Amino acid sequence: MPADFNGTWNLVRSENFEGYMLALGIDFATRKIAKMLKPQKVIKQEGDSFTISTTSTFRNYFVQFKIGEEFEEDNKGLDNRKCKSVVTWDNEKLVCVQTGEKKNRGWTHWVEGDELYLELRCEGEVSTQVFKRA
Ligand code: ECB
Repeated sequence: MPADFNGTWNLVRSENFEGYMLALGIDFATRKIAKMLKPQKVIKQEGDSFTISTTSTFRNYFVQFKIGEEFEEDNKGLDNRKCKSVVTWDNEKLVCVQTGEKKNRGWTHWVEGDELYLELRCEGEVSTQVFKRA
C-alpha cells in the first residue's frame, strides 16, 4: 500500500536550498528572494497519477506525472532547463530522476508522521525541505 501524499502542505523548514540553487546556476538576486519563500504544495494522488502544484508569492510550479512514465519537464520559472523525468516508487518514497544537462538531478518525497519531506538533488548538492499539513 503506497503512502498517501494527498493534501495541502506548507513549508516549515529547509536545509541547503542555497547550495541546490547554486548547483543549478540560479543568479544572486533570484536566490536571495527564493530562500525567503515559504512555498505551499498541493498534491493530488489517484493511484499512480499525481499532480503537484508548488506556489509562492514569487513563482509557481506545476508538474503532472504517472509512476514509471517518462515525461518532458521544462522547469519553467525555476532554472528553465529541460529534463526527461521519471518518477518511481522506492517502497513508500516517490523518487524522481531528472535526466538532462545537470548530473545527479532529481528529488525524493516521503511522509513521516504529519510532515512531508522533499529532498532535492543536483550535482553534489542536497537540499531538504520539510512541510506540514495546512
Ligand atoms: C515554486 C516555488 C519556489 C520558487 C523558487 C524560485 C526561484 C528559484 C529557482 C530555481 C530553484 C529550483 C527549484 C526550486 C525548488 C522548489 C520548487 C519545486 C521543486 C520541485 O520540483 O518539486 C517537485 C516535488 O514536489 C514537484 O515539481
